[in-house]
Amino acid sequence: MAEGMHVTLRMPILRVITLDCSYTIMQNAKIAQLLGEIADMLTLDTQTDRKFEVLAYRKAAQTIGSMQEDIGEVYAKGGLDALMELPGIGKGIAGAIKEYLETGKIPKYEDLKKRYPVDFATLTKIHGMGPKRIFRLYASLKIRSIDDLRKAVEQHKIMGLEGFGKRSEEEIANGIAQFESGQQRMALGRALPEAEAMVRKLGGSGLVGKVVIAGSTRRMRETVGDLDILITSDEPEKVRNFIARMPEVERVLLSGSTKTTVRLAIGLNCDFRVVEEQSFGAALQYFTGNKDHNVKVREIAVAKGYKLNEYGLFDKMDRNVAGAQEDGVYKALGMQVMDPEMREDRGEVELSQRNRIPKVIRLEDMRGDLHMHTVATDGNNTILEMASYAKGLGREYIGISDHSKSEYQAGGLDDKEMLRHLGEIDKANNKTEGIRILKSAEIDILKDGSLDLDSKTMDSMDYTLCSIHTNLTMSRGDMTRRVIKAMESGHMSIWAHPTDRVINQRAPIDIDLDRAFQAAEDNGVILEIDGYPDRMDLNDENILRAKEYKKIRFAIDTDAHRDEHLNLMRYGVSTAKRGWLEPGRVVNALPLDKLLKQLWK
Ligand code: DGT
Ligand code: CA
Ligand code: CA
Ligand code: ZN
Repeated sequence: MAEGMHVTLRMPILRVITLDCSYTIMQNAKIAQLLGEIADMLTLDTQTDRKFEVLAYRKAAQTIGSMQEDIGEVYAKGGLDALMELPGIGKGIAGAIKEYLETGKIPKYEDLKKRYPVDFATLTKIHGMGPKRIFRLYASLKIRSIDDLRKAVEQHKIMGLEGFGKRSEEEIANGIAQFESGQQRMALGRALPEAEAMVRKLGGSGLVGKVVIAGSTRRMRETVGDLDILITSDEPEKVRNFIARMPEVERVLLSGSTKTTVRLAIGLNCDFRVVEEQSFGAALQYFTGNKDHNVKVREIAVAKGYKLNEYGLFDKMDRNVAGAQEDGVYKALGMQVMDPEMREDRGEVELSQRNRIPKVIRLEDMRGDLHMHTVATDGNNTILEMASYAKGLGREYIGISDHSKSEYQAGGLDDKEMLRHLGEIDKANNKTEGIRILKSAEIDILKDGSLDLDSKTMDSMDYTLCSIHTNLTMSRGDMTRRVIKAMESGHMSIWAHPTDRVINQRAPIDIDLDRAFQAAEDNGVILEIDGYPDRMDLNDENILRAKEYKKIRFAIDTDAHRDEHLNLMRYGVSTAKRGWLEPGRVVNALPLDKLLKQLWK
């Protein structure tokens, strides 16, 4: 991209980013979707080579989909010219956007849709379904929608088609299931704050004794099917009325003497259960789960001659021997208590009977945070503001990691700008006491595996974070080679948000993780657990996999874009707990002098 363009673009985009705005710019999302669909449909044209046009539409879709400013406002302020100044948007596509903004329709889209009357928007979200496959299924089986597709799978019509086989059919069946479960479950990052807000209100109502979150939310699972909240109260009737009147509650679905189920306005159900004080611990154990964990704990109780349910742990005389405290239930069964995050029946029940639960990382262990952005790129606070907030949280050090130049939408810095910015970090360090500010950057791993800044620039940093932000749909082989090449460059300290998935929005990149983890171990590359709630990447399962490579180390970061985001560390730590990660494997649980020795290999 031309240098001048790069500079003018960056200015208006700064400072408007907030954690939630990616969800709220609905118009951008809609236009991005339409442009993406146009690209999909253009690939089906066998008469003419549309490669260039397809690419242009895809890129435009990506630009608008990840833009942080409302496209309608851009147009209102600067007209067609302003649209054409956006990266990758030429006259034709700018015209299409203008049409949409003024009429709600894009003529090119409508024309193509007549030729291909298929629900691309939904079908392309299903793993295993690309535009070509969708078209072939339409041409041969008249499949237009996810419902048609499900029927065809159930009737095994797909495996018989040329170019498809049993494996393709299974892949599609799994894709449908995955898509549908992804639709129903809500990201923890949205569900947990909602639950906490309701817990605070109930706590302040004067009507309850205890009020706590249970279920998958307490286990900090990355997505949540419904919320579960436990309450003790002498006035259950008043509690029910209070719940029904909370602004979060859209309607009451079920109201019984112990359980009230409501639909929340954010589109999630919540089960409230009012229990007796003497049952509270047993209920908390029971409703925290998960189910498989509970089944095993109950078997242990039965083997010891007890009965365990949500009301208590009862001996042969039917006396409740441990109902009030959750810990008491485990202890009475001769089990070691483990954090809720570990209760997924991944071996913890067996280990707890032998007192062998590993000591996993805790929030208090975290001494620093190695991934955050400032006003220099797409963050909202200055270096000093970030440092001062982090110090308030008790952090001993932070690393400033603004974007490199390829992230032009985030205002990424080129080598010259980056060096100047690193100088600013030095200055900030001189003005600060009680916290050390490390020099870093989040550097794009480009398509060919090279890094987005000069070696000399990177050499003047304390460490680098390297990550993938573009060309996310490469083949598995190419993607694996791309990442390994970057790891072998000698300039990659940390692999940031490795799989690049966004919960409920974007699938992980297709990469051979075992080969990548092996390369990380061989090259001393640290794996990040990005705690930003819609990323949580690596996730629990990948952490479990990666830690089998015994020399691999991890960093748990917030990826903060404003000072308050530095509080998001708990999402990363809980994810690490779910991956059974011990503090000795986490570099930013180390004191500064030890950390510095670990960052460059
Ligand atoms: P979710 O809502 O799908 O994200 O996952 P959970 O784990 O919150 O599941 P939920 O809301 O159905 O139930 C809350 C807890 O209640 C669950 O973690 C364990 C417990 N539970 C539910 N069903 C059963 C069951 O059939 N047997 C036993 N032992 N426990 C159960
Ligand atoms: Ca639940
Ligand atoms: Ca539930
Ligand atoms: Zn970042």
